Amino acid sequence: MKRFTRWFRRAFPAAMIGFLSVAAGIALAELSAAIIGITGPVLNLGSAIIDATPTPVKEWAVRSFGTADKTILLASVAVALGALAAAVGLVSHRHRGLAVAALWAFAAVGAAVSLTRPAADAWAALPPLIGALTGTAVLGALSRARAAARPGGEPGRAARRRFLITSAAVAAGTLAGGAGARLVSRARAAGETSRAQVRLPAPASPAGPRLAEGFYTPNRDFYRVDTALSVPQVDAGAWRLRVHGLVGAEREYTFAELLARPLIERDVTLVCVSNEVGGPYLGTARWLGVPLAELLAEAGVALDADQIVARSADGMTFGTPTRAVTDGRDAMIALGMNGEPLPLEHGFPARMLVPGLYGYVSACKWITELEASRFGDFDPYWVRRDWAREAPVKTSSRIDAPRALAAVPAGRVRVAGVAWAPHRGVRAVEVRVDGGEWRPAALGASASADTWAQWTFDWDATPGRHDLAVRATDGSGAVQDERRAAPFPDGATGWHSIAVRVS
Ligand SMILES: Nc1nc2c(c(=O)[nH]1)N[C@H]1C(S)=C(S)[C@@H](COP(=O)(O)O)O[C@H]1N2
Ligand SMILES: [Mo]
Repeated sequence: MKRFTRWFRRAFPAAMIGFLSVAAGIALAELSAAIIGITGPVLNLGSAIIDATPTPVKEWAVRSFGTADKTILLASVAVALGALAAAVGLVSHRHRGLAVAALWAFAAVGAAVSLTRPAADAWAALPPLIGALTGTAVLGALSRARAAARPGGEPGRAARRRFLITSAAVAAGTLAGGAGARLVSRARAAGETSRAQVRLPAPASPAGPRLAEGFYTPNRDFYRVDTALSVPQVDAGAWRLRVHGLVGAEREYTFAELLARPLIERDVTLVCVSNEVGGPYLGTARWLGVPLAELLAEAGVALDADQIVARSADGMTFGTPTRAVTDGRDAMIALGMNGEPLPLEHGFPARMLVPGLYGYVSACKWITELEASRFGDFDPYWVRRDWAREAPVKTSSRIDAPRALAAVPAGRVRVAGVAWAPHRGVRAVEVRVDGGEWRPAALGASASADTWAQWTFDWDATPGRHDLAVRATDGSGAVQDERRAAPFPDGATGWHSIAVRVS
């Protein structure tokens, strides 16, 4: 008994050192993962274990534990880690180097399981690295404090106190780190949590029948352009849209109030002013929203308010001509995109959308405010950076197939792409081979003047190198501008052309 007590009095602090080193390392690893916005190494380890578990064992676990199976798995991981950590501490008593090597081996396992998760990128290696550094530092500090408390060190009582105080400080830091990790990851997920609770109603004014699949850009493929370093997390329950400025009566709307109104559903193509000739920054979606003109009418916008300023939860500002949102086009506060609540990256819970205008003067994501203003009184974010004050989308077209510099077999080749001139509509698309005659392409069904049109052109390709060019004519009869211009300050112009090799 006495011998056991003596052993225990030496072993317990040693095990504690190992335990605290690993716990502090894990806490900081989880906290850094939460801050970066990725899954932490502990959950990654759990997922890797689930993936590696043979199906019969998984089925047995689900049968025996039901929905508690994941909790039980994580608890088992925690117990195993705790035991390993204590073992590391016992080793550290005699062989500090070996204990440190074990900590780094844990971190390496953490990095390996994190980096091999399907959604992982290189950032996944950082939390385990931070964890290893933390663990090493804690192990060193506690071991030194402990060494002082051993015979030959400082007088017993003071040294023991120092060891206890250091341990308590590390334990407190670990708990704070763990709690911080929880808080940060919960705050990061606030938008997704809120979005999952939204049920979109049917539109009072539905769009026409859905066009072919390729006509719509799926939400996950929809281009994203914004200045937000991390996606704003807006809770739809707390969100408000304020309408104020040069109005008769200020208004404020909750998300539920907007959802309860008669909604319109429209197919609209959104284009970024930064899109180069042939570029990818545009997409078409089926949007669901509240007509913007109704909200402005309810507030009673003053006659001389020629600019509607929109502000977002992340502080971005936009200026849209009042005319463009009250001339009868389907300008809206969009709440839905392709049958879903807006994805977080595309502005959940609400964004503005004005057919025919580039995004930077109209498409405010995470919108919180509409202010009736005057062009003379306020310059929004991009106008202060010398982009144009008014920016209708320019008529443009793009060749998507074949790809530039592709090798194609001789014979009948289907050339295809899109053309757009939102709110004017696309009247015609023409294709030219090797600088010859412009010949008409066939236009696919287009939902409205506010969307792009898909086009095809059957080409009898002969061997050799060939150039293909495309141009569109808009609903007013104006032909797409041939002059090459960069996007700054009001959108690129020029005809898209590609070279292909026919063999
Ligand atoms: N809050 C906010 N909204 C924004 C932006 C932004 O930077 N911040 N960028 C705008 C620009 S330039 C464009 S082209 C569109 C792009 O919308 P998307 O990312 O949903 O495709 O969003 C607009 N809305
Ligand atoms: Mo843009």
